[in-house]
Amino acid sequence: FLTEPHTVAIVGCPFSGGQPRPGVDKGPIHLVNAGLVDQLKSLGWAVEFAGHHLFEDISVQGDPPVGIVKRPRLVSGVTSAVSQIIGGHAAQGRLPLTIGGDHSLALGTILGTFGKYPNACLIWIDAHADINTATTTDSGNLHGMPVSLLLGLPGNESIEDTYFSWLTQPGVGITNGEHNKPTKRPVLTPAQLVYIGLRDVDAGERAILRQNGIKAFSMHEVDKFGIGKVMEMALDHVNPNRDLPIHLSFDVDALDPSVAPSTGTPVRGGLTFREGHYICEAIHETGLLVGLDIMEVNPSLEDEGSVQQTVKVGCSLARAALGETLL
Ligand code: EXY
Ligand code: MN
Ligand code: MN
Ligand code: MN
Repeated sequence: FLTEPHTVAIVGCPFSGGQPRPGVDKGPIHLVNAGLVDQLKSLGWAVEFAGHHLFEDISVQGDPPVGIVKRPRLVSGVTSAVSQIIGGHAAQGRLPLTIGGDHSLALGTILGTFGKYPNACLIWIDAHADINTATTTDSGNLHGMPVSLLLGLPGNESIEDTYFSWLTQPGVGITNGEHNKPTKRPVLTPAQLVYIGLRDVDAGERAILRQNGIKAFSMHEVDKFGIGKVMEMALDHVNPNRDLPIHLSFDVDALDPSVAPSTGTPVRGGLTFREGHYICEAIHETGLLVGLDIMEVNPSLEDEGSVQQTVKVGCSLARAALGETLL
């Protein structure tokens, strides 16, 4: 799907507004300073990186919560700008690599890729399902909610029409008996989505996954089947003929905290270093990757050694997804 020569556009998003812990906005700066641009060039990619997006023009005068949902205006403003940036790269046949920043950024990255590739699939690697709605969320943090907004699930009425009405795909449908009237539809359907790595899913989120028949491979399935089989089953579900574009959204907290300690919501019992990299390698092998996110690296958390370790892992996941091999 990409134009020749294969070009990756690194989109640095120093943004932390989807959650409360300062520092995750420094993630992209650390990843680039660790040499990400040159590393991807050595893999044979043309690399475009024009500095981080500071979103300075998005000024929100007071951003009181809606119910308990925090900073909806800021998150909406930044992520809709991100969707335009990602959409632009996708339209030019480049591979957008978004480095975060918190996972609410996926609101923008996924609309960006799915605007160009509406039949793509989304592979979401995370300890968490990030599928709370404004109704089910206990924290009010939008980084725990992007998937429900992308799916257009019920429960987001309080924020959807007011702040996230841009989060739709054009569609043609039947409205009030009028045929072929232009309509809007959600960015994603449940069948286009698969999770790997889950182990901290809220009760309300479990109900949502069940009710919508969303496929998820938790750490239990990774233990039971091994990561090779899990990847095969995940791709069989969302991409049975291996011909659809793939967006990979990788939250580094999917990895075990011993592998990626510097992240805001670590959960024990996660993916090993190799399991995380295997996922990226298997996606690269498909030749179908059109969008990649590396999210939730927070260099303000834990000691200097842990920060360096986490940043290095973030870079090596990106390299694995872009074709770095072991032999
Ligand atoms: N489920 C919890 C919440 O909604 O607040 C925790 C979410 C953490 C989200 C991190 C980004 O993956
Ligand atoms: Mn090609
Ligand atoms: Mn996440
Ligand atoms: Mn997470």
